Amino acid sequence: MKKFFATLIVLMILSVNSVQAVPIPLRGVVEGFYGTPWTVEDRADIIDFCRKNNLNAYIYAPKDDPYHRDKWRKPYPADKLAELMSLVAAAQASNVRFIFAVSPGLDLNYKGAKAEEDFNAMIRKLDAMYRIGVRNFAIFFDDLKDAKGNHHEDGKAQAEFLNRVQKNLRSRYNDVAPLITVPTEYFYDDMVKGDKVKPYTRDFAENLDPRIVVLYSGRGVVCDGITDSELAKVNKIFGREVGVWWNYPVNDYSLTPDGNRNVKLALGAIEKLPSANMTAIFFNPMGQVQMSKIALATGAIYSNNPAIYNAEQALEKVIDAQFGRLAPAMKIFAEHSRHMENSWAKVGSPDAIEFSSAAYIVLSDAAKKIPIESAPLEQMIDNMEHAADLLLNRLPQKYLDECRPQLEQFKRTARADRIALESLKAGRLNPQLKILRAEIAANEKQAVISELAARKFIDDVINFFDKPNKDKRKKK
Ligand code: LTM
Repeated sequence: MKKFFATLIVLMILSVNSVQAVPIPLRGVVEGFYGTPWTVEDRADIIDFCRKNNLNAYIYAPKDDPYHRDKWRKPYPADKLAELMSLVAAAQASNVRFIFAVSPGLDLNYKGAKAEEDFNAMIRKLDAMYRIGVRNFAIFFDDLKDAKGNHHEDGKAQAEFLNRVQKNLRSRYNDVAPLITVPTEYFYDDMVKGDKVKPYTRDFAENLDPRIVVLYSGRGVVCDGITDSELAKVNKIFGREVGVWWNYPVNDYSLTPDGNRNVKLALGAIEKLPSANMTAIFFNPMGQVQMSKIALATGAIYSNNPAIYNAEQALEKVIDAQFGRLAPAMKIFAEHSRHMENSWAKVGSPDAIEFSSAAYIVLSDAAKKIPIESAPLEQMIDNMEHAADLLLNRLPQKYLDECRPQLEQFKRTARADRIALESLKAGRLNPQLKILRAEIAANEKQAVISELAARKFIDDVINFFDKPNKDKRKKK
């Protein structure tokens, strides 16, 4: 009898879950980042990844493909077209929609004879793609602001352009899906002023064919989640169920002052997205295609069943599946490289919170001059060093090509953390620590990791010893 009830309960739980499993209809990857676009092999790999992870769409929108944006009017040369054709065929075979996007906003004309020429140029561009098998199209108007952060776009003119393109395609082809777009004001805080919708967004929304799918990126360009009610507000503005262009794990925005990419890798889970359903979601990845797959696979779990998604569980699961016996080491590395933040971007849970609390404890003990509770932190530092060594020695080359600088930086950081902890225990700063810190700083142009956790501990310890000296100097 007991067994019967246990089975019944399991069946009830399973049936509740399966009732709730409502995948987001259109879910996938948007290759929409700045920087060196993926290669044709990377794209074929990601299309296969989509198939395996039940993602059903891939948007081709690499910002730095000149034929996508800067020179959008120009047709693809034969070799590039052949590459695209092979991808379209691969996507078809994988049941993944290949969505071809153009970003014409930098110089699109909306009035007069030039507008007519541009409309025809767009149709020629999309027709060429139709001939190689594309049936899904997108036209994006994001990132059209000038240096002062202003844009001069006309929402009505853009909407009418999109409507006209859609009408033209649909009048000639009966197998083309509704267009997808991203407006120029594509994040909520940019769509409204106080409690009023700004004129551009109002005109765009009022005039856009209701069948056209609108994607937006949340409250900000790169932001810390979207709530159900935030999504509902944007649905209301656009008079339709909007979709999401989600900027994680993309890392193209983290630049050092000298313009070098500081390439922090975003190795956390997709998180804090609506539990209610939406019409579409696309995850914008990093240039590092293999390392992007951690977050993308969690995004696949999310978008196949948003209502019961658990980010930490998903992360465990995907790292186990992708890294096998190296998974424990990869989890330690990834734990220190999940949060992305700069002056306008913030996403991903904090890096290594357990490390930060253990570090806080040893620093407080040292400040109170009581015996230092160092064992937990020591253990973590050991694990970090072992993980870095193991991954540097055993990761397949395709991963190392993408994360070697970060792994080496992780190893340097762990070594410095050890010396920092030993200094606290000894009650005096080991001069080696400053040398290591300089080495880490010199490498930060290529790799940043755990800047608010393991990396910060180094500075905190140096300050702990240096500050009193500075104070003494002031008193003299
Ligand atoms: O997010 C959107 C819609 N557009 C661009 C992306 O191309 C870029 O990758 C991300 C991250 O920098 N930010 C954008 O504004």
